[in-house]
Amino acid sequence: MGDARSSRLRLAIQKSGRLADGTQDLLKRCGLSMARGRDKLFATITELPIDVLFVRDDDIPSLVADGVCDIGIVGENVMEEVRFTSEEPPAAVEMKLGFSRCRLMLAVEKGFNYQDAADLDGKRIATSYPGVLGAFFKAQGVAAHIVEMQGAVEVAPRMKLADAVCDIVSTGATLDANGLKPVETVFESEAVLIRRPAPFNEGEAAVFQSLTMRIAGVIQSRDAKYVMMNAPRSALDDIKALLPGADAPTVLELAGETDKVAVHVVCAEAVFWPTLEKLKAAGASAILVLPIEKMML
Ligand code: PRT
Ligand code: ZN
Repeated sequence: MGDARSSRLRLAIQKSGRLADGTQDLLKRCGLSMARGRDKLFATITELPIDVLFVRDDDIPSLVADGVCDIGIVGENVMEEVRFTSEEPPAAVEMKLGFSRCRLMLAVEKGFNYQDAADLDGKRIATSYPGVLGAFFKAQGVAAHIVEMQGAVEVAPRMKLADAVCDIVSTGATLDANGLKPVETVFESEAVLIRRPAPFNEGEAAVFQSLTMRIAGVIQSRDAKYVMMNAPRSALDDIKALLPGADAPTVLELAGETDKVAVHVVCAEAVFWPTLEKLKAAGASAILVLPIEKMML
């Protein structure tokens, strides 16, 4: 049994960069607030016994693997690379968080007539992800030379340091500006919650569970919508089929109506305009789509 002190968890998150806003936004949506001054590297969460460390994203996997921090939020791409390259037991990926989505992609010069990975046989590929790329080539039976670079990977072909690159892409604008085109996805990534390899004590496990329950609630409700409409009873089956990820609808009497009922449904996925048009065509009227703030299944 841990006392109050030993049940505190240390969470490592990115100080600033492409994970920072999404991470802070997630914590906020979980109802967690923290007191932190401007360039402070440390904060305490008010609502749960969690201390937060603000670090460079590259340091997060090893801080958590070593148990210096108990949990962390980092790009899955970074964890995937660690899986192939680290000697000690790495931190474990607990859950996907749905933000900072990107792809690790092979890209070649625009003039290169790429058909498949075999075209890269014997070529030099610059990347910051030698572990992930090496495993990819091995699985494809391709013998390419991996040139490891820590940054500015996209300029390697222009500088004749490599024939192609394997780099993180989100919009593709960086590749395009450097005369490259993406041709193959090696790994799809998003932010993930990671935990230390050593097991939690009882108190730590309880804190961790409160955190992951809140996060799961936020993720589930992110796209979820509460949809209400009036419809003829006979249209109920059609309506159910039209709504994405809907559970059993609630059907309510409408005062003074015999055939028409009110239908309330929780949809697990986003509801778009074309769906509303189809609902209307199926006989629904007075359709309302409301956001869901929190959800616990
Ligand atoms: O300072 P620190 O070391 O903490 O941060 P960093 O600069 O090393 O990392 P950062 O903040 O750039 O990225 C952190 C994580 O965000 C990555 O590990 C990925 O999981 C994720 N992510 C999401 C991205 C991108 N999108 C992304 N676009 N990481 C990098 N990029 C790069 C991309 O390689 C390109 O050079 O951003 C540039 C713009 O991308 P395009 O395709 O939109 O042009
Ligand atoms: Zn970094």
